[in-house]
Amino acid sequence: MPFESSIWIEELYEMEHGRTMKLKVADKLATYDSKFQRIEIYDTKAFGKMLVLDGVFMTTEVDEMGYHEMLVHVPMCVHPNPRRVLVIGGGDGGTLREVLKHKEVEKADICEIDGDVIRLCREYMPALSCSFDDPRVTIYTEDGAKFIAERKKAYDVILVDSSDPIGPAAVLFSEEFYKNLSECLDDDGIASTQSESIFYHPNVIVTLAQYNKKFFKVPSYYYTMVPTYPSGMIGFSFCSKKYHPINDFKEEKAKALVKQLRYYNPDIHKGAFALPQFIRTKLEGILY
Ligand code: SPD
Repeated sequence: MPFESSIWIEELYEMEHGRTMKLKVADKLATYDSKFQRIEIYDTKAFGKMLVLDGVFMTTEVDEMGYHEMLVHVPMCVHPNPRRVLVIGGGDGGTLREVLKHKEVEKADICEIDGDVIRLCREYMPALSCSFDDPRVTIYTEDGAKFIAERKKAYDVILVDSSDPIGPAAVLFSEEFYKNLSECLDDDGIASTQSESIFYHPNVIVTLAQYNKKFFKVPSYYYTMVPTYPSGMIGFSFCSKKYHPINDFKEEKAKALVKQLRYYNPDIHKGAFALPQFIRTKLEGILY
């Protein structure tokens, strides 16, 4: 019997749970120690190319749509006129690619602290990084927390496409960051922020919901499926100063986008806010 040798990559990071995740590797395409973190890009057997930062699986070609489409289109299909959009983090480009599918976008700024993530993703992951040269895009390689603290009422929608609350992204999970997020948005602005898994990180979610409620009039939480993330899913804080995620949902706008998408549709939008009872109970009095 021929013997197939196997190389596996195992996620190093355990945030609140004893668990791990392994993927079989066909090739290692890049490794680079930037000023901020170790950046790796693999060709996996089952999920296509994958970006890994400091040992944590960030995104894969096969399931990235479950994350990027939901981070972007949910707030963009609630805000009536999202002309000025900011992405914080998101150096792989997947979030930016989705933002630019909205024709009303005039300005799409991206603030990614680590320019080497952008550089390597442009080289090895063009399916995600295909939109950096769009004329509406300005790239800032700066600290996202400082960036928003210095700008007031500057954006209609802000998308926080962060890694987990360790290393360079930890500051994006602080109370001060949520205060500055609110002030950086115009009076009817909406932010969606990467807010972890209801199964593995309920304490993080409760803390973020408290910040959301403190600084936004319409706080909510929704989730999506991503098989290569811990527990196969991940959620987002929906931080809105005026618009309700379901009552103000522009269903026609969402329907018109569907032919360009692989995950998001109007039914997914509405269903994503229906939370299982165990997490509703934890969020009782904050979001419900
Ligand atoms: N546990 C990993 C969470 C990563 C979320 N951000 C991914 C960035 C993809 N653009």
